[in-house]
Amino acid sequence: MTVPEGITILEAAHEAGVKIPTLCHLDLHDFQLYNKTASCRVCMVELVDARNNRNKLVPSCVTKAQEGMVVRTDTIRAITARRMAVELLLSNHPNECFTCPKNLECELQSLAEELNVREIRWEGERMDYPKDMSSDAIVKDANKCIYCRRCETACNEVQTCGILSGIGRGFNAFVGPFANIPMVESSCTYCGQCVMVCPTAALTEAFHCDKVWEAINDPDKYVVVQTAPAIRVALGELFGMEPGTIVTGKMVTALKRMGFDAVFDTNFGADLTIMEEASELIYRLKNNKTLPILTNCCPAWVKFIEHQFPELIHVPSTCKSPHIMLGTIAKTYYAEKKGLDPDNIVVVSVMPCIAKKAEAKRPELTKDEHNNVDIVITTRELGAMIKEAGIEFVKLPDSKFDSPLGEATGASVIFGTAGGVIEAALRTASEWMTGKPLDKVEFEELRGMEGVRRATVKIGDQELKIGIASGLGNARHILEDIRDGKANYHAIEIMACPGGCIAGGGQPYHHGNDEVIKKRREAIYAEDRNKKVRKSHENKEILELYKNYLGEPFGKRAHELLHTHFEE
Ligand code: HC0
Ligand code: SF4
Repeated sequence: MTVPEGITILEAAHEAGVKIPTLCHLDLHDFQLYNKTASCRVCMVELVDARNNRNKLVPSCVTKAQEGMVVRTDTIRAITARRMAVELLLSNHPNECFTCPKNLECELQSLAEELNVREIRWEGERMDYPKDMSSDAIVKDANKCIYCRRCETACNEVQTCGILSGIGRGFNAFVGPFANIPMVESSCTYCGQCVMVCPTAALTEAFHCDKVWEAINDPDKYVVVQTAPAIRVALGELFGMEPGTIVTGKMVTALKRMGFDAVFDTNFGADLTIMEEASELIYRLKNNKTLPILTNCCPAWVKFIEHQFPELIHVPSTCKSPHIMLGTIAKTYYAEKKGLDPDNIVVVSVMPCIAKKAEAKRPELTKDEHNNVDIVITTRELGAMIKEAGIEFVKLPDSKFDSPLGEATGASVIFGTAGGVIEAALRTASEWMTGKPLDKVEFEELRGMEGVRRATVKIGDQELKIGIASGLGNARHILEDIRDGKANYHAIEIMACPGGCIAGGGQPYHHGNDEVIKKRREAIYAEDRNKKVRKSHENKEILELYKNYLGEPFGKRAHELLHTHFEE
């Protein structure tokens, strides 16, 4: 076959439709995530050297295809070498698949099955590190690290956080924070991108399913649950459905059957955020206050700015994030309406994100009676709980979110993908600024898969310069430009995960396939188009909330309940 110059044997084989197994290798073009450490030796192939009558085994992921090369991918020698690489990894891997959080999701386990490994012929020395459970968000189990270094690439090259690196030697080598300090003492943002690419369970989210079951089964507690925009386009994957299948109705039914007292939509919180954020943008524009305004609903990004750009901490919007806003409203407005004691309300958030677990525990968000959100679980944890409850998800009928914190517009749905928050804000801000309805609700210029997007949006006779970054490495470029006075944006959206929340660290594992993210993204935009009401300021339940309880958007009561400040 003829292939472009410079590509590897692995890529050439892929083009030819020949599968070579891989483990450490990752090639996620849309995330700019390329892990080419060639450390696992699982992709070995045999190079035919007829002249010397001596074939050679080479790792196909780093060996370039060359003119005249003859490659055999299915010889007994190549297959044996691959199997041996996996057996050696298994020889010092904890033998606890039954109870491992990655059981049936583990790439090492799948490879053992795929390569027909039936015994582990060697017993290696085991690592015996304690689990790092120091943070509310991430658990590190170094004993399960196979040193593929995917996490290190995600953290250092894509996110530019520089937390993870190789520690120790030989059998005791693993990847962790410098000097193996506890995760909580590092500058980890809890973005979870390392978790998303870890092939085993060396890095996972901290699990909180038991806390949720306890709350549901406590007769004194009124347990409300809310689901983030990105859950509805991904949850189905955990039940064998196609990526991008919209399962909003089934998800609500499942939550009701699990026993939650009320099922709310974080999208309601997103619409509420837009009411405040659009008001704040207009206020800053009119009063020539700090510009640009930065959306701050992504907690990993907030941690990033705190650690890496403390001099810019005055720039983000002061709005709480949507799920935190909804938690506050559940414990105030909703509690009053229903005659409930806020102390007995437990708010559970289902998020595609690991950092939201740490966000909910931030001191400024937990210090008073408006302890906003009590427990955060990921999409994966929700999937596990639905299975645990014996609910046959695929067969479920649809249900609707409960009222009054369940109505949501198309604007809030698009929060789930990069560029969506700023588009939602501009739908509202432009109608408020011009006093006229938009001709076109969609802002195509704000959409796209690039890591950094810049656009100028005309509102009346004003031109607003907008910046959008997803992935913290991309965010760094924008922040450096702002800090150095090289950019004059009016508003910026940053999401820590490349692609936005649809690709969050708590979502179903994509296993190195970025098509999955594209399909979730298309589903988000489809869900927006399906909505009759597509602008946050037209959400009737939100308008009622302001009329009966909050007063003016960005007013005194709204400030008390819906805004925050940043400090560690
Ligand atoms: Fe997101 Fe959110 S959109 S951060 O991306 O703003 O996690 O889905 O729930 O809170 O709404 C994540 C997703 C949310 C929040 C919302 C925001
Ligand atoms: Fe790095 Fe994000 Fe993982 Fe923390 S969560 S170690 S910042 S990739």
